[in-house]
Amino acid sequence: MSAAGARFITVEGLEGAGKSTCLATIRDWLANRGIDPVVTREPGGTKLGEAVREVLLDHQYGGMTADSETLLIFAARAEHLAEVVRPALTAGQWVVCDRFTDATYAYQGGGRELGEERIEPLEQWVQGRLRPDLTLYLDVPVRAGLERAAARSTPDRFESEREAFFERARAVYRRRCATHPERMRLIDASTNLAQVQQRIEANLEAAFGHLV
Ligand code: T5A
Repeated sequence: MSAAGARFITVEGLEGAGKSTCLATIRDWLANRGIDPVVTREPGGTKLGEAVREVLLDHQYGGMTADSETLLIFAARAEHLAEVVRPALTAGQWVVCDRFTDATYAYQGGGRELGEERIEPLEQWVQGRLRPDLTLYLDVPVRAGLERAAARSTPDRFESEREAFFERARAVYRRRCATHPERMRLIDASTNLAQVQQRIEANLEAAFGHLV
């Protein structure tokens, strides 16, 4: 349960979609309104979560099953919610999180083809009724995103997946934006950074402008 006024914002997108820029834009938008949010990420955000993240991104665990991968992600999420997200919201602090459960629906449900029916019970178990108040999904064509990510760093275990994996993940993200219009916003992130920033700010204004 969040204290009155505190909001939970998540940022989603395929590799190289521009989440880092989006997080900076959100932080600036909130700072201009006197709000200093907790900015965190998944998998990660806690000591245990960061250790799980290292395992998940490491090529030496390339043969990990989709079930193991999904359960590790939710273990990290349980810790993150208990240690970081829920305490902050309860204390009235805004939380901005780089990826959350929509990523599990997209990457494990879609990419790994587990299907959403395997994710839903875990979401219910770990989160109860907690859902983000706003999710900004940065939509970018798969190849363009992978090219951006490759230009920045060596591919990790996920970034080394085939394009078909990311096409399935993208399809899930796009479908979820259509089925969860109360909180999910699809932002075209294929254009230049200035335009993407403007779209992010417009969405923040529409969602929270009346509050802050
Ligand atoms: N994962 C995560 C799951 O499988 N299931 C889950 O449930 C969760 C939570 C790590 C991995 O974990 C997986 C998905 C991920 O593979 P991550 O580190 O958050 O998660 O994911 P990454 O996608 O690896 O994060 P990135 O940092 O690569 O993506 P970003 O933040 O979207 O990319 P960013 O902002 O660094 O941009 C990449 C490059 O593109 C440029 C930037 O300057 C940068 O160089 N760029 C643009 N260039 C031109 N025009 C634009 N509009 C641009 N936007 C960005």
